[in-house]
Formats: sequence, C-alpha cells, structure tokens
Amino acid sequence: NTVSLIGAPTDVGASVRGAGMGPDALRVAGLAEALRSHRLDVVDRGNLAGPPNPWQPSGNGIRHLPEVVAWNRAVFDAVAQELTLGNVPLLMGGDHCVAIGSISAIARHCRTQGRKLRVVWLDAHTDVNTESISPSGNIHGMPVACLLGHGPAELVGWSGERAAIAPEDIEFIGIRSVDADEKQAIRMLGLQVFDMRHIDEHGMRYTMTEVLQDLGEDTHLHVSFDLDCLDPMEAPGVGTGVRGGPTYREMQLCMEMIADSGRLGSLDVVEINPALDVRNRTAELAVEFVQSLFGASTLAR
Ligand code: DIR
Ligand code: MN
Ligand code: MN
Ligand code: MN
Repeated sequence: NTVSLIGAPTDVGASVRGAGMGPDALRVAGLAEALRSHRLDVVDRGNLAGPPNPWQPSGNGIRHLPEVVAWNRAVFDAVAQELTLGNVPLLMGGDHCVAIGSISAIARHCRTQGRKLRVVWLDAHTDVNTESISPSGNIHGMPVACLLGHGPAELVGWSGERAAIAPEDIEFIGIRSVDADEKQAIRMLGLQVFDMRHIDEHGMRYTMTEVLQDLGEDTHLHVSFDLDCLDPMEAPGVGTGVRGGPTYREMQLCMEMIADSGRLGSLDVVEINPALDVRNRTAELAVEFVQSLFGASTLAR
C-alpha cells in the first residue's frame, strides 16, 4: 500500500492562527522519509488550495462557515481520490475541521465497499459541539457532531447519509476538556469516551484493549490525531493545549497497539501550530508517533 500525504494548510476552523503551517512543519520534520525508512511507499500530493482566513468574529454561533466548507470540499475530493486508487490517505492539517471532509469521504468509501468504519479520536477535546452549543463558534470544535449528523446543514451529509458515522463507530482517547453543553450532547448521543481519568485508573494498555476489542476483519480503522491530545509539556506547538494529557510512552503504546490491530486504513494529523512550537518539536513528535502507527517499534525492523 502507498501512503499519500495530503496537505490542508488552513486554520479557518481554529481560535488561534498558525495551524495552516502544519503540513510544511511535518515535511520539514521528515514525515515522508521516516515512513520510507520503514519500507512504505509514500507519495506527497502537495498542498490543497482554499480561501484565506478572513479572521472574522463568531456570527450565529459559527465562524468562517463558507471557508470551512470550501476547504473541506477540497479535502473530501482529495481523500476520495486516494481511496479510489487503493492508497492510505494521510491528511496533514490544518486545524481539526478538516476531519469533516476526510472522514466523510472515508465513510462513503467504506459503505460502497461494504466495510465497517471505526474512528479513533485522539484529542484533549471531544469536538462534538454544534453551532447552537459551541461557546467559541470555532468549527474545529464541531467535526464529530457534523459527522454524527448534528451541525450546520452545510457540513452535514457529505458521505451520502445524514450521519457519516454512528455513535458506536467512534472512540475517544485522552479527553480532558469538554464544554458544558457538550457534556450533555455526549450523554444524549451515548458516545464512548475514554477520558484521562479512565487512562489514569486503568492504564493505556487496558484502555486500548477496550478500544480495539471488537474490530472485525473487514473494519477500516481511521485515526484522527489532534496533537493537543498529548500533554503540552511534550507537544507545546498547539493552539488549545490542556495540561494533564498522556505521556510520551503512553501515546507510543497507544499507537503501537493500533498498529498491531493491522486495520489502519487512513489518518489525520492535525492542529500542529508551528507559530507556537519550540524548534519544530511537535511536528517531530508527530512524525515519531506516525511511524509507530505504521508499525515501527523498538525491536521490529
Ligand atoms: C473548544 C475547543 N471545545 C471549542 N476545542 C478544540 O472551541 O469548541 N478542539 N480545541 O480540538
Ligand atoms: Mn480536535
Ligand atoms: Mn483538541
Ligand atoms: Mn465502542
């Protein structure tokens, strides 16, 4: 299988500028070369194009909706194209709003192939706000809601069904920041959230066995990796860092256990903000974790 790198250099969904530089930060950190060193075929499709960030205040509970739609349209088409070619799309964000386009394209592809889709959402946040409950209006806090069929009409239904995924198709890991009304949405939807307390009490190993236990032979596993999942001491280059995240070793174990499942079919790497980073450390960290996701481990060659 060929891994296809797709850059989505935008921060239209975020509260803090800078995530648009994420794709080049990952390139400078050697993402393609690192994957090739593990004998993977890699193609870099370059960066998608889209509208600039108009830097508008939130109107009607939502910011930059037309720009987010435009970026996601480009993402949707690019990811769909790679899936048609049989490649593994690796979307380099960009802020997390781009997961709407990528996961919608993946859900549509899985449906046409009769395969199940499982999404693993690695994040400090659950991103299940809608325009009616979001305290910020930032769409990077809404992609999960949109994919579940609850959000602005312009961002819902892209997979061909109202909901691209069902609540039982997504697992959250590393959560430690959920907005007040978002908590109620999680309960009403019945989402399975492995928050930091769960990881503290049960450990990453047991948590990941729970996450991966019922993956079938025919399941396509998508990982949506928001770098703010990590503790900001490890990953300072993010716009909305929250202390108390998984350690470097816990995250490595998480990635290695996903790799062992053998089901990884696509990946988003989002929210790296080079403007806030320290000597590209967060992108370099992301490159290490992506290698583990694709099967690198201490003793395997
Ligand atoms: C917050 C922040 N919950 C919001 N969300 C972020 O604006 O909706 N998600 N940063 O990654
Ligand atoms: Mn996120
Ligand atoms: Mn986040
Ligand atoms: Mn589950």
